[in-house]
Amino acid sequence: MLRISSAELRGMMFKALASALILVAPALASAQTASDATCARVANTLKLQDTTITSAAIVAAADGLPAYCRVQLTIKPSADSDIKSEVWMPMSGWNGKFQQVGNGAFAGSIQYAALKDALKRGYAAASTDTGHTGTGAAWAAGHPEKIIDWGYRSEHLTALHSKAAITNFYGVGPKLSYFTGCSGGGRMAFQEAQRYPADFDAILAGAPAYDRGNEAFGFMAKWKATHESPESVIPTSKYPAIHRAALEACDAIDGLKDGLIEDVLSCRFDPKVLACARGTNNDSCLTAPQVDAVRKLYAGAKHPKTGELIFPGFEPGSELQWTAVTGGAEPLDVGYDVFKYILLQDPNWDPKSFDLAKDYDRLHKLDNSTLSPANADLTPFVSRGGKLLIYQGWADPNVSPRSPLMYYDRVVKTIGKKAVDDSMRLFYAPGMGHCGGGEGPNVFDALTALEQWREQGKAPASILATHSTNGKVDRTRPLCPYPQIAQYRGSGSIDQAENFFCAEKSHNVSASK
Ligand SMILES: [Ca+2]
Repeated sequence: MLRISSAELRGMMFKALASALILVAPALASAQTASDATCARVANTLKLQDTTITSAAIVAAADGLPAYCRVQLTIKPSADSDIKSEVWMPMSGWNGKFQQVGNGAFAGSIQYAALKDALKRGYAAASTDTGHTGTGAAWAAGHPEKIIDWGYRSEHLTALHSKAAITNFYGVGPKLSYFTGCSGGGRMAFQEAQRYPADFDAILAGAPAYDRGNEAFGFMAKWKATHESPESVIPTSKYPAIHRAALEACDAIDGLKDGLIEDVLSCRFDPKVLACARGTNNDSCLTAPQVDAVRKLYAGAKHPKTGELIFPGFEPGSELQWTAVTGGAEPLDVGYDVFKYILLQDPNWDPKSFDLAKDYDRLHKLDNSTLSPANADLTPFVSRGGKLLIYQGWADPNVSPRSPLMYYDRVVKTIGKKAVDDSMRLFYAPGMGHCGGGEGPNVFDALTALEQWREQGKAPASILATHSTNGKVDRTRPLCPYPQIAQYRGSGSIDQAENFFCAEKSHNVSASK
């Protein structure tokens, strides 16, 4: 029998420990230095067409973010291009996936807050300024290549280059790629699903401003309706009365008076119920020209000669959100700038000269899929297993809520209901404004729902949303996939999601006013 004294044992253990440390220590050191060097090395070893890597450097962990390798790119696919993009790759805890984040309105800046959110979830993440800086679209006049960069090229090249950077840095590419965006970011999401179906495996499109050209006509028509004459202006002090009247007409149609219109499609509301008594005018009523103006806001932009719906209008329940679109001395830039700098290329264009029939007939053909990705054939995307999750607030004053619904219906007609059920969902949030806010539950984690769908095959049957007042949650509610709506079970708190279920409701017009 081999006898070992405790002293010998201690000695052996020390030697073993020491040799283990000798083995481990260099490995740790090299892992650390390898990572540092690997980030810097991206700049020297990654070759990307028409692209300069202006920086590749580690950013230390801070504010809940892990340390990450930050790669900055300048991409010039045309002589007039100047696209800035960034790729952030966590040094530890990478979830093996890629997420690219979209931009609102006309873009014009890297989306740092969204990059941080993606990084916190473990993603390697990317964002682009889409090829210009600042808000608005003054950059677009006389720059057709920049319009293409903004329209779709910057997001596609950012996706390609980010995947190359990830492969260079980690030695392996992302196992799955996600795109997330709202408003203008929803438009970018549609471009990717339609034009570059292999870029992303799953796409989250909030309030997609995909019908950008027609939407601009919609913005102009709404502004014109409330600036036709001094009499047609609707003072913001009248919005609450219009809102109360809309709720009075339609809140209960969904079976529950809770201040939210779930069943918007069954709602029929005529603002004439607010007509001022002869000789009176106050915040509780509308004058005849104001009734006429408000009717136009709900009706949407219809061609005066053909009756064609060019872009849908506001929905009942959205009244408290109208100010930016109808209340300004000038039209909101997301519509106005499309006319000034993209369609007309005339910075001095007078919005008061807007004539829906005349301008639509001469200008709408200038719009195309660069501006407005509306191709309903998603076959290439869905046949790869792609998932498209869309969400939309019913009280959104910017992207008319029926706009994504019109697209959804066209996709069903084009690729069939089965393919849509397998690959696409449209969730409505009653009382929610543009990409958030509003009286309805407006905070929810749609990305987790999308991840579970794409990665576990668990199609989202509902998404839990919360509403808070002064930082305190005061209502939870399931968001339901169109054409379902959330319905009350008949007992329990109306502020608790578990007392509701998602189901289709037949849209019985006779049930509404
Ligand atoms: Ca209701």
